[in-house]
Amino acid sequence: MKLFNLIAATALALTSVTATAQGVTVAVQNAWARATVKGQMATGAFMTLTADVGAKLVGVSSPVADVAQVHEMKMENGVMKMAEVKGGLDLPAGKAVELKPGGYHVMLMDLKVPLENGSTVPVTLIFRDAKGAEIKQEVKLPVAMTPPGGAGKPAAMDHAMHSMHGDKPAGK
Ligand SMILES: [Cu+2]
Repeated sequence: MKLFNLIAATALALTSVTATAQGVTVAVQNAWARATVKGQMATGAFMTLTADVGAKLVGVSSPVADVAQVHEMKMENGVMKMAEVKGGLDLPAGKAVELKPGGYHVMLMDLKVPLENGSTVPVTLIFRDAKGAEIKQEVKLPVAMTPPGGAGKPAAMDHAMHSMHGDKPAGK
């Protein structure tokens, strides 16, 4: 039994070394998170992701949010809806994938603290390559009221959309 445990541990260690060696590298650009107002429990984070090899964004987490998900916003029968991207967001090799208001975004929900304009928020992105190896990448997003550079939709519209979230984790 002891020997088995040793073999299992060795196998795990080898797996993680391999994952690092073959790991996907993802460039994160133009990242930012929308500042919140008092009482607001959810907000969006946006960025442009470019993976060097085909990969998926399969998860997100942040110490400031109890729940973090990759979301997609789209029109359905004339109604704007958003939902979690199931199975991960595709990042084709070398192609810039934009997460922006009105499209894909990282949703930070059940915020533990307000996101103050001008501060930064740490977010961990979890990527999986075609072979199934996962890497975690931590980024620090500037918190702002509007996209850096000025383009984008009015904040009020975004807030209205975020208020459509009715989902609450169990036990709350
Ligand atoms: Cu959302």
